[in-house]
Amino acid sequence: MSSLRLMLRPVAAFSSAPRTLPRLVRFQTTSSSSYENILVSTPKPGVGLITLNRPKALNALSSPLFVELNDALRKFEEDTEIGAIVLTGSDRAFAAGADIKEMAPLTFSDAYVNNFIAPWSYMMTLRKPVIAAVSGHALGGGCELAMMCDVLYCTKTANFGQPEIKLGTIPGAGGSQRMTAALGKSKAMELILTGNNLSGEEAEKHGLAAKAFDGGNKEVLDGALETAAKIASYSRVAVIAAKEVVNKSQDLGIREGVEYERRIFHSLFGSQDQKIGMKAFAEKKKAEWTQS
Ligand code: DAK
Repeated sequence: MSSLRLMLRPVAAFSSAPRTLPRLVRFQTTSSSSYENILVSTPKPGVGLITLNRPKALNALSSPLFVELNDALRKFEEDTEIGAIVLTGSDRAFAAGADIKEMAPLTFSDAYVNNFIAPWSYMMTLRKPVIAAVSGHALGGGCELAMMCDVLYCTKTANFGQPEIKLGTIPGAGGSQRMTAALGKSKAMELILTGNNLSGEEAEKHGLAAKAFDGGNKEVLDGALETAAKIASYSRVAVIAAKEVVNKSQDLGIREGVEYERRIFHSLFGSQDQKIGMKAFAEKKKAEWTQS
């Protein structure tokens, strides 16, 4: 059953798209060799890499692309050999947004009744950390997808923005919320109301990105893979717990958040890896994690 997910049927092209679309369909899990919109690999021990690969459309996030992306994310999430995931695009674009040509003809009922692009939220259910390596355009849904990741790395020349206002609409995948949390209300409001962009260098300065790299996609990807490999070298139990408590800080007040963290901290005394990590430190040895 886990291989079945609800997804919207994509439309072929804006000009020829019928008005009555899309409708919900079920789809089967996809084998990685048959992906058409992404590339999947494991370039370092413990690290899963997903590369968005629709170069002619600047990696616009179509429904078929999301089917494949979610399928690949789920497989890495379930793979016990994988400890961290990296999501990247190309030099020119991480992703230039949701596919405008697919969205353009939708009616309110199409979008509302069929819960249009609900599968975007799958990323938020992952327990393993995901690092975005962004070069070029990360606009609209592309910016939102990058912000959904747990760590955001970019090139200094990357181009972030929520230009939906120019299309007569607003961000729809959390852009107004995550950008405001990262940049503060005034800066986020300015960007969302004007559709102006933010460079990677500014994104790092304002706290949207953890780090901005010189160079292109290769350089930022190398940085992301190195960080992912480091995370994957730690106990999975502790990594999942660390991601969980940091994310809780977004939902809870400081007092409840600190209490929540303490409960999880206490619970880690029940893990094998806490014993192994502390014993290895005392004995000046390398910890050999059991992932339990
Ligand atoms: N969708 C479809 N095609 C796109 C695209 C997009 N978002 N962005 C670019 N392309 C296509 C172009 O149409 C062009 O295709 P051809 O004409 O060659 O067939 C090709 O990619 C190359 O683009 P350009 O010729 O325009 O390239 P330039 O270098 O001149 O310009 C650009 C690059 C990124 C500045 C420009 O392409 C651009 O402004 N793109 C649109 C950016 C944008 O407005 N993005 C926001 C889209 S709205 C939701 C979840 C998410 C969303 C909503 C709801 N829910 C969960 C409810 C998200 C909404 C959005 O993202």
